[in-house]
Amino acid sequence: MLTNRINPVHQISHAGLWLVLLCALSSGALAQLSTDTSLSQSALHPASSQAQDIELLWWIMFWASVIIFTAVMALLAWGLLSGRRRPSVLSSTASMRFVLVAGVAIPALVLSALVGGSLMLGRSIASTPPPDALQVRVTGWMWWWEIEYLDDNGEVVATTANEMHVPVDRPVAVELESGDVIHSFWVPRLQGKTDMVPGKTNNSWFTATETGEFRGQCAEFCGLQHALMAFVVIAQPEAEFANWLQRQASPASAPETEAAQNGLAVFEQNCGQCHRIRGTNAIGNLGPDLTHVASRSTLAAATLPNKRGHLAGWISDPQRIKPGNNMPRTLLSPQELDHLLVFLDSLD
Ligand code: HEC
Ligand SMILES: [Cu+2]
Repeated sequence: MLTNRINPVHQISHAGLWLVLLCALSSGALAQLSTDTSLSQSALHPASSQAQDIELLWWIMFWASVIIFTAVMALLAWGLLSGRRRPSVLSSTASMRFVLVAGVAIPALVLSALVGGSLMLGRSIASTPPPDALQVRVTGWMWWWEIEYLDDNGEVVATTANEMHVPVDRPVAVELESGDVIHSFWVPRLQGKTDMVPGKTNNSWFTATETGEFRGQCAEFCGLQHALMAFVVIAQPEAEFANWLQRQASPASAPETEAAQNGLAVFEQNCGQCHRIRGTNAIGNLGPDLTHVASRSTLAAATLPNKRGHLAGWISDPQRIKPGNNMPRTLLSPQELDHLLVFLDSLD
C-alpha cells in the first residue's frame, strides 16, 4: 500500500525550529522590557514596593511555565520518536502511575501553589493604606483623568488633570471614581490595575520608591478614544512635591500683558462653559481644570506634548486629533487664537 506517511522526525524538527525561533524572539523582547528604563510603562521595571511584589510573582509564573513547557515538549518529542518503533518501556501499571503523577498530581500541586501565591499577593497589594498616606481622588472621564488632592478632612485642596505628582517614599492612597463609563486606573511601574466604576469608589495605593516619570494608561475599553486615555505620574522628593502642590492649589495669576488679557476674554467667552480657571469667570466642569495647564507636560491625556504648536492644533481641531472626544472645534480668528495661546502659556 502506498500511503504518504508523515515522517515524525521531520515534523518534530520543523516544530523545533519554530519553537527555537519563538523562544529567541520572546526572550529578546523580555530582555528589552526588563532592562530598558526608557520604557516607562513596563510592569517588569517596578518603581514601588507593590509593583516589586507583582514583578516577583510574574517571574515565578514565567519560569514555572518555561520549565513545565520544556518538560512537556521533551516528553512529547521522546514519545513521538520512540513510540512507533518499540513497545512501551513501562509496564501498564507503571504507565498508569506515571500518568497519575505527572498528569494529575504535579499539575494540581503546581497550580495550587501559583493560585495560592497570587491570592496572597492580591491581599497584600490591596491592603488598607497606612493612615499617613497622601489622599488623591482620580476620576475617569471619556477620555481624560481628573485629579484632586484632598486634605485630612477630605476637602479638595487642588485640582488638576492628566498629570499626577506624588512624593517619593510616602504612601499615596488613590480613591478611584468614574464620571461616565467603566475605566481602569493602571500605572504598571507603580501598581496593578483597579477599575473605576460609575457610582462606586474603589481604592488603590502605592509607595513610589524612586523618583521619575511613570506612564499610566486606561486599562478598560471605554469607547473610541480609550487608547488615547493615558496620563503621567511624576514621583519627586517631598519638598519639591510640596512646592508643586502649593502652586497647583493657588488660583491663576492675573494676565499681565494686553494680549494675555484679550486671551482671557476669548477664553471666558468660548471655553469657560467647559473649563475652569480658578480666579477667573471660567467655571465650567465638563473638561479638565486649566488653572495651571502650562505646568503640565502633555495635552489631552498624554496624547500630545504641551508645546505651543500642539496646543494651537488641539484648540483649532480637537476632533481631528481625538475623534469623538467631548471638546468641539472653536472657530477663532488668528488674532484671537494668538492671544488665547499667550494667555494659556502664562498659566504655569
Ligand atoms: C463642550 C466643552 C468644551 C469646550 C467648549 C472646550 N473644551 Fe477644551 N476640553 C474639553 C474636554 C472634554 C477635554 C478633554 C478631551 C480629552 O482629552 O478627551 C478638553 C481638553 C482641553 C485641553 C487639554 C487639557 C489637558 O490637560 O490635557 C485644553 C488645553 C483645552 N481643552 C482648551 C480649550 C480651549 C482653549 C477652549 C476654548 C477655545 C476649549 N478647550 C473649549 C471640553 C471642552
Ligand atoms: Cu477609559
